[in-house]
Amino acid sequence: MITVHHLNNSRSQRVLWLLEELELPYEIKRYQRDPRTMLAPPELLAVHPLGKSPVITDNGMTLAESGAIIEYLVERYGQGRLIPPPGTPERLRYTYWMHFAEGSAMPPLLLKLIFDRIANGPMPFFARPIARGIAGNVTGLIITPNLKRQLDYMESELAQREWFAGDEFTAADIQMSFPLEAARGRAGLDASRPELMLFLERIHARPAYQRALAKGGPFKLG
Ligand SMILES: N[C@@H](CCC(=O)N[C@@H](CS)C(=O)NCC(=O)O)C(=O)O
Repeated sequence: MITVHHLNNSRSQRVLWLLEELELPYEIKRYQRDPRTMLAPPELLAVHPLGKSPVITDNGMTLAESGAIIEYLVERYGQGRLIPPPGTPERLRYTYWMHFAEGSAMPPLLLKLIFDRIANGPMPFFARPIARGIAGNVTGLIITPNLKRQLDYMESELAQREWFAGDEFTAADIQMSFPLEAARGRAGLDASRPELMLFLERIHARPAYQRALAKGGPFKLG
């Protein structure tokens, strides 16, 4: 039996969604973020040395890293579903976006989260102008230009085809959903990029997405 170690409001939502798309049986073990730090509870360290989510266990095997989990589940249980045939341009794009999501899209989004917290978090009044100045410089010089370039790029890709790999929905779209939800929550993704907004609308309408949401609990990235 597949067990998903699910942290509330996190990347493990993608794994629940994939399992629902594949209509596989699974169980959920739930963990709650610390409401102040937003970090995972120490119990997750007992499952995997990094103590992050998602992690799955399956037949005595433990696997972390959402991209690796998604690839494993699709290859082991997918029976050819949600992955384009090998040797096709679609398969190459599938691999590309599967890696792009965590390797390229998430780093500037994480930096944005951190530097926004530095600028707006609690601190002695005399430190605030300094913290805001540093955060503003890093955001303006590095983070915002990178986010804009990436969002423009993703927008132009989805203007050419309905899904990230091609005309068919694949697991790469599941993997790409998290950075796009995060971009909408914290990086200004809005109606000025209609293709990306339509992508979010399309995934939200999928019955498997909705079933995963009902099982995983509220999901909103800021
Ligand atoms: N690249 C990893 C990132 C894992 C990760 O950072 N997970 C977050 C949840 S979205 C987490 O566990 N955060 C809590 C913490 O760092 O304590 C993946 O895709 O699985």
